[in-house]
Amino acid sequence: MTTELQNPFELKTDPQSLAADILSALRYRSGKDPTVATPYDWLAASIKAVRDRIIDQWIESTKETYEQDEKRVYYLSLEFLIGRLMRDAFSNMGLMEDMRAALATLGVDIDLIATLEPDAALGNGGLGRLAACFMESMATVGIPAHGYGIRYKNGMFRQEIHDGWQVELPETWLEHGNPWEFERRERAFEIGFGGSVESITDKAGRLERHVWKPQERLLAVAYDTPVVGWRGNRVNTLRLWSGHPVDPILLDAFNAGDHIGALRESNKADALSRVLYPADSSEAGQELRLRQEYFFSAASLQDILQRHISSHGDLSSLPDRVAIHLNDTHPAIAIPELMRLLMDVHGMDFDKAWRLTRGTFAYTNHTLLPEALETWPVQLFERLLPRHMQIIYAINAEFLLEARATGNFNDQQIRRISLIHEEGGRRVRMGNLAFVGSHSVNGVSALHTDLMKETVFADLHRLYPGRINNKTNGITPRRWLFQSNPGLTGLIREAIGDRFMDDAAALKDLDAFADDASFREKFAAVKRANKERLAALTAERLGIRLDPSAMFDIQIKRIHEYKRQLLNIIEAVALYDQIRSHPERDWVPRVKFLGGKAAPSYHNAKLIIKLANDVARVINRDPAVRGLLKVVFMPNYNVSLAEVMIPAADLSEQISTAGMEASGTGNMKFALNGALTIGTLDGANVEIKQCVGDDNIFIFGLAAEEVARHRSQGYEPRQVIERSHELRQALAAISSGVFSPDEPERYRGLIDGLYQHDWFMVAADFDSFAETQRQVDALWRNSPEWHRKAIHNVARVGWFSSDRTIRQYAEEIWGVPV
Ligand code: 26V
Repeated sequence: MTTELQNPFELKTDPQSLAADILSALRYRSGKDPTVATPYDWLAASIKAVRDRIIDQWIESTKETYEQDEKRVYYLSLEFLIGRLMRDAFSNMGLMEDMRAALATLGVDIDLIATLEPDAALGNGGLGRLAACFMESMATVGIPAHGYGIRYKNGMFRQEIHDGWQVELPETWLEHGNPWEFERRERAFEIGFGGSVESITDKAGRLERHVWKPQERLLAVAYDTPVVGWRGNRVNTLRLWSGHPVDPILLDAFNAGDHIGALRESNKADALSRVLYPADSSEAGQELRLRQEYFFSAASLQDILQRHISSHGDLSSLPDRVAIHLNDTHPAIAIPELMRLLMDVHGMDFDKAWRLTRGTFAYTNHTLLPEALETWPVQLFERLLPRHMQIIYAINAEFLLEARATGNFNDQQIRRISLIHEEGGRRVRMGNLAFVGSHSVNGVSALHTDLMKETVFADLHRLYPGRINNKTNGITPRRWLFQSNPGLTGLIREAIGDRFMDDAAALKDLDAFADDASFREKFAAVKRANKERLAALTAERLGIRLDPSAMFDIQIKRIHEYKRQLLNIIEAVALYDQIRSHPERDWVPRVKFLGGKAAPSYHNAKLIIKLANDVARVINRDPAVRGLLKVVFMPNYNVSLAEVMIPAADLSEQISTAGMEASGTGNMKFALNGALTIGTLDGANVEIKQCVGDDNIFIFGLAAEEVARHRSQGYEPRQVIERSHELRQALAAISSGVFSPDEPERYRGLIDGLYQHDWFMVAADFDSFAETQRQVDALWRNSPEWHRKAIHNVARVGWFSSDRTIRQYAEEIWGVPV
């Protein structure tokens, strides 16, 4: 009987039914009447009304995977920077307009309640946002996937600017509850730390197996969030773990009258999911961070194995039915953990366990910065995870033997590939562990992948040629075009129809419209409206009034020396100087926006924020500038702010020191929204240039191999600075306190660093950057030509859809049909 398969609850999606369900949710789930409902109540009720419809699809997707016995993908990531979910879910379910109408009949403005939804900031930057785009794309292209991470009570800190300085405040995104999540108390797993390892022997005294007896125990409890794919095709699960005390311990302690002891246990468990580490390089080596990594990896593996055993009975088929992806090395501890479970719990021998483990795991590397490559002190590892340390030694012995047997590795090379770094305090190298424990290791752009082969993983690449592969990053066009830029989306639909909405490559059809003057005018009008929206926000938040006809030049990303916000600011200072010295010239009005958070412990990054604010204050107030240049530092850059800023950009700043930005994904978002890029040949900029064409992008500065040559053959920044009048003047002004009269010495050290070593090649690239900026100005004066190029950008970056990236992962790494 076919009726059995149908959902007996089938919910209607017309505005009247939705309105009725919103009222019902308000009344029966929040206990509120419309007369007393707050905007937050309306938000929660709206989400719940749509959520019910998502649940039907969710159950459907899960059933199908189970019945058809599809291979499942598990994406392990310590970060998921998902942002707001309401617009995403409503729009992917195709319910945006019906919900707008339904709420309107109830006297509620959907755009108003949308801004109340907190931004789920469970990530630092690019790596976390990529994980969020991937989750949405996996649901869109129909891959049965689970994301696994931590449900941080405090995500990324909120940034305020006080007197120009960054101040960090805790972000309490769960304050009003989270209508998207489902707590799964029954899905709880025990996680251990510390203790000792016992060897069990048989009667003859032969070693049978090892048993880890942890000293501390706690529970990981699952919280599930549905992830809806485009057109509601499939709904996957993002499962985030929260730390809880193991109840019996707590009860024992309470019963014994040890209330303080019980509280301590509870706090310890709580601490594991309390905060996201707000740094994306350095600061490693902290015990709590390693605990977080093991906590979520171990919980996820128990969950995965339990599901696999319940459908297949036996673990021998693991690599055929399961793909586990490691988003950077943060979950790399899952490799020895799976080995431990297979050997110590399921009784396999080392060789079989190792074969299954390698067949199951794949690893993505997201950075080559030496300070961001994770290593952990062996001592800490031994204390926290004694059995894992033994297993790592065993893996190391095995694979170093393999390397020696090839005859291609001398002692020095063996030391380099070893999982244990031996000099100056022994440490476990998580990158090498992830590499040897995976069947695939990928980079995130073509250049980054080449550099991986030539630098950090050169020796391992020689031992396992073919293991390293490239998967250039992507972004989801649903969030980064359809939702954030409805004006442009509507215009594109008018021009080329809707095909691009299911296949971003079809944006190509827009190319033909670049030469159409009337289309260009409409395109310019959309950009103008987006700029007005950003100008209004700037006025509201900062009290700065902007002219929307000025060029909006935007650099938004984490503050890092290698991303070179400093280069951008110095160029602004030089331009300021030029405008003052040559008032007669025809200057192009520009607004330079900067935004981004600095790691709380990163001194120079915080100083750069202060400099941006100091420079902004002086320039914006100087009447001699006549409004031709404005500098704006936008506080608290996050996903929601990006959604407003990116559609309003004319110029996208992607100016990292070549060889240092693994990929970048902001670069793709800007191009998709019709901004022109000024950038170095770094990360995915190289491929963006190939797609949009050399004439439609501004490239400047040293290439990666030139940077490497400068560094190895000696580079004298002082000489470079002496030769550049503009640069020298700008540096002198900053260094002597022109922008910091209250503390003239504030930037002395920062600028001295440029004279002394200039590791990030700011001086080396300055002239080229400044010159290219004047070419940008020249193009801006020719508005039709500017817009022609901008349209080519939109038309030609469809390839950077994360759907394309995910299909490549599925086919080439996971072995999952798409
Ligand atoms: C490293 C560490 C080190 C210890 C403390 C906490 C922490 C947190 C995160 C990280 C990894 C940072 C790596 C990262 O975010 N890479 C970025 O990945 C993007 C997605 O692939 C890519 O577009 C950016 O270029 C790359 O910087």
